[in-house]
Amino acid sequence: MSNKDQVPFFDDGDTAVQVAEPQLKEPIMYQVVLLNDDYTPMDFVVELLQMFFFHSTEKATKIMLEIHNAGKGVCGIYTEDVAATKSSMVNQYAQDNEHPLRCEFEPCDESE
Ligand code: TYC
Repeated sequence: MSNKDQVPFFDDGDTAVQVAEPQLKEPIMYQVVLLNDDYTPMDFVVELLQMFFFHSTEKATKIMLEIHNAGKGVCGIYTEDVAATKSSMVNQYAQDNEHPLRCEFEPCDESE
């Protein structure tokens, strides 16, 4: 009996088989950013960074001051749907509390 009769896929030698490259790619990640304004209280921003992004008081204070001094700052990095949801929840929360705070999300720079 030959080998051909025993194995399910028999390579008889004249078929070239190429192994495909993996099709999965890393997803594009998005950063959620807060913009500075002159009216939203600093304490409100620090609390919001703890509530929605789970930062410690120290880290939240650092991020808030970065936004206050530089005009904007990164709160966290997520997949697109999570970044969109967080950003929309933060805007709703700011609006509910009658503060002009703005939150956005944008693709991370891939060169970084
Ligand atoms: N600039 C605000 C103030 O002086 C504080 C602030 C920080 C507002 C961060 C918005 O995203 C912000 N009260």
